[in-house]
Amino acid sequence: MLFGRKNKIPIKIADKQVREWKYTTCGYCSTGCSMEVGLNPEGRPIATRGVAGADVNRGKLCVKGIFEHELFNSAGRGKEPLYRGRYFEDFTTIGWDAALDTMGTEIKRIQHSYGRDAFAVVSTGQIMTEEFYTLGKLVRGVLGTNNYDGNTTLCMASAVSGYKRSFGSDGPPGCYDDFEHTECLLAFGSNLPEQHPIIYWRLKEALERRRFPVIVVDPRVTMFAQFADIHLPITPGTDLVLLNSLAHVILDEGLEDHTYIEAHTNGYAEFADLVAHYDPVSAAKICGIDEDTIRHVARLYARAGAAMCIWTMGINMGINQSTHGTDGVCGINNLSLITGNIGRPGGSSLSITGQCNAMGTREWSSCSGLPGYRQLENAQHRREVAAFWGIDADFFPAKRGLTMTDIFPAIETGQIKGLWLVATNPMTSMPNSARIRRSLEKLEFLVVQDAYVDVETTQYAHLYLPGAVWAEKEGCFTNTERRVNLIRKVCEPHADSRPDHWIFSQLAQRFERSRNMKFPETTSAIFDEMRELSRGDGRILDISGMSHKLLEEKKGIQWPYRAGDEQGSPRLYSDSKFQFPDGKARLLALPYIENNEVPDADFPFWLNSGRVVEHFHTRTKTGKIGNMNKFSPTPYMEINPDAAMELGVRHAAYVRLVSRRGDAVVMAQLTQRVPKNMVFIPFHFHDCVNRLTLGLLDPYSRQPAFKQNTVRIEHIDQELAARLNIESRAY
Ligand SMILES: Nc1nc2c(c(=O)[nH]1)N[C@H]1C(S)=C(S)[C@@H](COP(=O)(O)OP(=O)(O)OC[C@H]3O[C@@H](n4cnc5c(=O)[nH]c(N)nc54)[C@H](O)[C@@H]3O)O[C@H]1N2
Ligand SMILES: Nc1nc2c(c(=O)[nH]1)N[C@H]1C(S)=C(S)[C@@H](COP(=O)(O)OP(=O)(O)OC[C@H]3O[C@@H](n4cnc5c(=O)[nH]c(N)nc54)[C@H](O)[C@@H]3O)O[C@H]1N2
Ligand code: SF4
Ligand SMILES: [Mo]
Repeated sequence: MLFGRKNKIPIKIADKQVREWKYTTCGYCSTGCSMEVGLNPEGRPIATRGVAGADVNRGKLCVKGIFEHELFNSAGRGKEPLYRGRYFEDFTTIGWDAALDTMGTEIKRIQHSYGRDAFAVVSTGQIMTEEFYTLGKLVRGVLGTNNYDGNTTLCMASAVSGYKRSFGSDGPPGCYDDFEHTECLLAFGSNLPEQHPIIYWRLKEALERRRFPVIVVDPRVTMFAQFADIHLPITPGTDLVLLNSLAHVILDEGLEDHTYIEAHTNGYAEFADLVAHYDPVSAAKICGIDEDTIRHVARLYARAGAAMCIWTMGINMGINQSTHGTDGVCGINNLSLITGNIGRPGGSSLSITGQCNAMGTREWSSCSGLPGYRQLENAQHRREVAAFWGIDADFFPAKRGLTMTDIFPAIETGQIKGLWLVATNPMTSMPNSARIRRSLEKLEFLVVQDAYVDVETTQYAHLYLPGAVWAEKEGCFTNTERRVNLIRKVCEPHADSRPDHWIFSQLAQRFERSRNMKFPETTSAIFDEMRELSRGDGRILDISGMSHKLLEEKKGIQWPYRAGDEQGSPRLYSDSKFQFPDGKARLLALPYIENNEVPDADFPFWLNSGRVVEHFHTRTKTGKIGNMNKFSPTPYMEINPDAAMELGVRHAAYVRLVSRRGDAVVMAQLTQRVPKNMVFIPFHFHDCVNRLTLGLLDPYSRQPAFKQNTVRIEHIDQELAARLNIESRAY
């Protein structure tokens, strides 16, 4: 027999008979990969492939993207609106007109009886930007409730607050191309290879061309940590101590960029006074990283010609999602500022965003303000938007209302009576599920608008509205590097589901107040309206040169992109002009306050949570795609083998975890990935980790601490547990 490459019989790939490929953008994570969906002769989506000429992914896709065409007709999709008078009765089908009439009547009843703010709206990071803009117009301009927020409060709120506190505006300053120029990469609480595989691939490509140190800060030995040059296994929730200590070493050894600090920042004296207290010897005792390593990393970072920091939920949860979230983000920004690493090729402070359109909601949804990064607190901004929409500026509140995490407690206290959830599943994704369940049960009227009818939250709904998903409609997503990408419609909405923007504008028509307002029918017309509203002197979020057509042609454009511009802007603040009135950035003195739940005799394990590559969030999508779900169909936890041995827990045995909030049953996976005093649970499963989490809130962003909680481990009858688990993974 002949061996070797030359004599190999080529593998035959079955011809799928794709008749046509349609351009679109991936609807899972914030990387923003351009893709094409292949349709068979009957027009059914049967394949997905990456677009070679796209700047972001250059033909590549990760495992979720490759099977994305399978989600259009997957199990559990909503087919038609459903209604019931009380949440424990059976649903009956109701046509769209009647559904929207009922919704309009109920909103009016609640607002009339209890005040405008008694009806709350919580949206998402996963619908199109044009849909966000339309929802904002409806909520701020027509319904007039100030209790309006998005699930991005669970995710990116600390990044937003941190950017605003340091630079005067939201907006990630860097881009993926920075990997090609940087001389040192510091990654905080981010597991790129699993959560943003294509951004990771861009990093690997850059590293193959040119070596530079990669340092990963994460309490787990993640896949990213395994590939790093240096792994700092930090004590959960103490990133701020490490950051202050790195700054301490930089100032102590004179490695800062003094010219940059003088010319472009305020607050240096207070900042320097504060970090003086964070010498590596004292810091090491709190953050668990030894003093020599702190000094070594500080020198590597500060001596690099250009250095960048990236972070996601671990800094976004060790930082964003810890109660120190916002301070952590500002701590990273401080490091970048004292070394002049902002707005330079390879010198950046880049928050890696989460959901496909987490950026779109920040920019255009009016959740925390008004469209285009305008603020409710600014009278001029209120006047501009009111004039543009044709309403009275006094209708806008002068201050933002409750965030998602404060809306649920306000339901408990009876302040809020009605709730509309758009593309978010809080029964699985919010901390302390028992408390969320009790809140939902108290509502007089709950509307769940979701692409899937089987989301757990629907169990408490009075009205269910089926939304069209992803490429069943047309519009834009903005990715992590501010790139606006186009999603072309590749197939019709499933059954009688409707695009979210259609639902918003149809509901608007049920209200007298919308009479003089325009709600365009197509998303390209909505985009043109947003473009006009973005035009302005010195506005960073300027998209006045963009159109849907151009976005497809260029396969995405990074804002700002002003009318007449030749190309988008890879970086912000390259001119070192920040968005505060004096144009300077702020160095912030950030004392560390120890307020997380920490292990003790009753609850001796850290409970850490996060994601795995094959699943997305609450598994509404990936739980039903065979090639995704097969990799982890069962709720499980990672536990260190030494800890498991002491407790007598075998690999693949079921155990019961108990926290101060509740309990959960999971299967044990023995792995050295976690230290001996920690367990890690992917949060994708219903009735699992969020039954246990506490969710202390960041004082600025109101983002919950999902990753720093404590539990104990108990034995459980194996047969009973197996039955429980089979039930909990019903799909
Ligand atoms: N496959 C997949 N990809 C996704 C998603 C998904 O559901 N599935 N979701 C998307 C979304 S919305 C988001 S927000 C991103 C999240 O992306 P990531 O933040 O990269 O993912 P996580 O697994 O949530 O958390 C990352 C790491 O934070 C670490 N961590 C925990 N506590 C601390 C701490 O105190 N300090 C530090 N430094 N690290 C800590 C955890 O150990 C974990 O390894 O992923 C996006 N991409
Ligand atoms: N313990 C723990 N909890 C966490 C986290 C963690 O790391 N640990 N991470 C947090 C983070 S970062 C995030 S972002 C949240 C995510 O929390 P959620 O937003 O609640 O999670 P998803 O499952 O993405 O919910 C989105 C819903 O929108 C639906 N949907 C998708 N596209 C469309 C559409 O176009 N239209 C409509 N109408 N519906 C659509 C989906 O079916 C799904 O039900 O979870 C948070 N919860
Ligand atoms: S990396 Fe993110 S955007 Fe790209 S294919 Fe994977 S899930 Fe989609
Ligand atoms: Mo997120």
